[in-house]
Amino acid sequence: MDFAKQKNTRLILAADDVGWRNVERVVRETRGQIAAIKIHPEHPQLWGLTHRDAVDRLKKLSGDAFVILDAKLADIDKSNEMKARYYFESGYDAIICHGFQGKPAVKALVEVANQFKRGVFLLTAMSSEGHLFSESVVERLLETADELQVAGVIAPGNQYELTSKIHAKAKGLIILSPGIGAQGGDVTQAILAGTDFAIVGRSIMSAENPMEESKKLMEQINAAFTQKTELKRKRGPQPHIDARLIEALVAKDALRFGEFTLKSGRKSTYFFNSGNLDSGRALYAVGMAFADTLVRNGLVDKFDVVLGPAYKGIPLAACTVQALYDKYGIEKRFIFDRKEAKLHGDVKDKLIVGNLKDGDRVLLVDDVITTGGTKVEAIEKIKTSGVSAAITLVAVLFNRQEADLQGNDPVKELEKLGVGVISVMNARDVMDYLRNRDVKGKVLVNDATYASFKKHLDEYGVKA
Ligand code: O7M
Repeated sequence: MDFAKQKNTRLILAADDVGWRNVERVVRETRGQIAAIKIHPEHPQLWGLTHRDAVDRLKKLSGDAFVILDAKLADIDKSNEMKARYYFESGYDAIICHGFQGKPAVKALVEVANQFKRGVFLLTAMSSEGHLFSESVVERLLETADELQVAGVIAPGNQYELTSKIHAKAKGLIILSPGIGAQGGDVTQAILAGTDFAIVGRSIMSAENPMEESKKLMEQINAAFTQKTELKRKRGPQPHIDARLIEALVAKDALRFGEFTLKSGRKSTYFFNSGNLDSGRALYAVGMAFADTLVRNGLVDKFDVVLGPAYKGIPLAACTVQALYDKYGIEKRFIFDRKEAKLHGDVKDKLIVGNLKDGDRVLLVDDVITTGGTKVEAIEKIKTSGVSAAITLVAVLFNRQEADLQGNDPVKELEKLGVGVISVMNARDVMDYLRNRDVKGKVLVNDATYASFKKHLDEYGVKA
């Protein structure tokens, strides 16, 4: 479902006219400017055409633009499935649907779309005044969109704050936005808020010169993207914040402030305790965050098996391989080690549970990195396991960004050993993000606790 690649434009025409003559004229005139055409299920009949005819004609007139059916399907799974099948058989490239009726109903649509290699766009909020898409509903719809990997979501192009929140949580899903022009939305502001494609109806359909109007819109869209790139460049690289994981972390008090002694013997003003992430929901967030981090950084081809070091790494590695399979269809093996060697079996069986094979490149998944000492122990353990395998990559949930006991950066030290390190969260990013932020009614990091974190980092942090 990549119409951006197909055409060098980010404009979708809502061909909202009951008369075919005008539609035919406008599509012909704007064909160079539009990536897709969106119509309603009633349009073909109003135009005296079948669905198939309408799709064929629109494609021909537009030079093969995508044709999206704005069916706003909102039925139960069985009925959604029947409708989707009927529409995809008619040739539509994608269908728009609601999600408030529940995940299984959307899943049914996505499954049919996958069979046809077509797309589903999920409405996460609407451009109409007085809509009932509250923030919590929007969040749940985004969870559905993310989990089912829909082709994209619809968010209003006339409510920038809401769309910018949707953009922040949409995890790379493309955003199509109506509500521009006739409904008061400004295309530049919509793009800056996170819209990827502008859906425009009346402004083009009723324009005296649709070609001029669509060209003007396209120029505005391009200028807004240039402005966005420039802003991004000025701001520098932004930390990646996984909202679902942060919510789990706050809900479960996985980050605590006080006086602690770490495994390395070092005193700390705060403690990250992955053991508190103890519910299905929290582990789901953790697994998905590891999987997303590995995929986003292009690392999934760099390892064969995932090792969870005993004890805390074991569930993390298990949920990582599960999430990799569930979300991305990537199947990896999973192993873990024993703290107390078994008395029987060969060297490997005494130390490792699972299938560690000769030649395996091992990804070590663990909760925290402080000095890197535990990671070096694991590297040794695999080296002496009797199997010619090696840890080549380490993924940690939380990087404390501290120097090791010799004052060196443990990440760099591991890299010297040929082991790459990736972290899902960095302490600084998390603390900056959480400082005085209300996450579902709870502020975990206030000015005082933030100051205690800073003090700790001033003493032990890796110097930039
Ligand atoms: O540009 P307009 O206002 O003339 O047309 C906007 C089109 O987008 C029109 O076809 C609406 O039915 C549709 N739309 C919205 O206006 N607001 C929404 O929140 C959602 C849609 C929609 O689903 O389009 C994807």
